[in-house]
Amino acid sequence: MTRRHIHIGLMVAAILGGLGVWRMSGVQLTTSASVEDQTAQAAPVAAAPLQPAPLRARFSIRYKGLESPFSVSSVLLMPGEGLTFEAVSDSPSAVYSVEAVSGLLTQQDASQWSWTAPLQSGIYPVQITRAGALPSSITLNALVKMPHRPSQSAINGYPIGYYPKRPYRNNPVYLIPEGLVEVTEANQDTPLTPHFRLGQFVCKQEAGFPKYVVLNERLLLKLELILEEMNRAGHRIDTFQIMSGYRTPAYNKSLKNVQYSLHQWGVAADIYVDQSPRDEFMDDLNKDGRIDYRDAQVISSVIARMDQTADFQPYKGGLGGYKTGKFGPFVHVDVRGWDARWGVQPKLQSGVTTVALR
Ligand SMILES: [Ca+2]
Repeated sequence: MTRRHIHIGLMVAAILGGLGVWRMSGVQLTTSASVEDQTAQAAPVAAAPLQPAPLRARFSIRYKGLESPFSVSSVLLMPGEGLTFEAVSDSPSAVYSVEAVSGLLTQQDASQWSWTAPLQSGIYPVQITRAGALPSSITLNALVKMPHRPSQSAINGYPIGYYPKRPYRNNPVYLIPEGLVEVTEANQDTPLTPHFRLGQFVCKQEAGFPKYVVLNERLLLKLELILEEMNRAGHRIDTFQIMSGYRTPAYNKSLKNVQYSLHQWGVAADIYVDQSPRDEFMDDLNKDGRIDYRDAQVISSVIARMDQTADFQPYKGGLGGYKTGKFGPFVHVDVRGWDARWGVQPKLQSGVTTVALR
């Protein structure tokens, strides 16, 4: 199955899931009826091979102080909240168009729009397209959250627990979330970036659907950038396994973890690679025949190298290396806004080690 097949499949799933009507112009969908039609023809018609959807668009979008070049990106909004976004590229004459099937879209100028989210929580795609001989699009999935009151310990029966009333060190990262994204069986495969799906970030606590998750755009982009860099370094990886993404305060408490664990704010992920073989265990990334902390160092040294580049500064955060976990060695990454290092650190890295919250 090509990536394009998967992409189309996800779009179909999104439509079937009642997420809204996705504009399908230029995309030929093969239904079972048309397959039969083709089979009935005497001379087989060679179908043009579907090209994998590009992971990066030929432009970027700027929103919420972030910049995403990825063909699928995400933004979190409260019902009725406004968002301003801008299309940027190296060509000042580039022409863009935007389509949103829900919410209120207003064009501000040639490359800037504002969009007001619907009042109903859910997932609403906004498609930004750069015109030209090679049109290029970014689907911005707007995840409109379900409002959450701090006094509620559950939403629709899904246990949340209680957030600490005061943010740690007055850092706004630790403010009580105003809302959470509803995750259903139908929408759990919604792509948030090219390599990460909504369902991957859900808390590991025992509970049925609907589930609720706190997500952060900066973390999603950071994970996608790290994965891209891992692939550039020669590792063929479709996604990171997220051993721990969001943790509800209730679940975090049951783990006897620290009160201010960043996982509760959706800004942290514990990741490993399970690509080959797919055995629910970390891969032998450095190919030395053993699976140990050195394999976690393969990931953390890529992150440490990225940390030293100007482009990666908006993604500053924690980097923790763990020798053993349920699925083998793993790496903690977060977007707390300042550097924090602990545990097994990357090779050739003489960075500071600080006491940190995990
Ligand atoms: Ca190894």
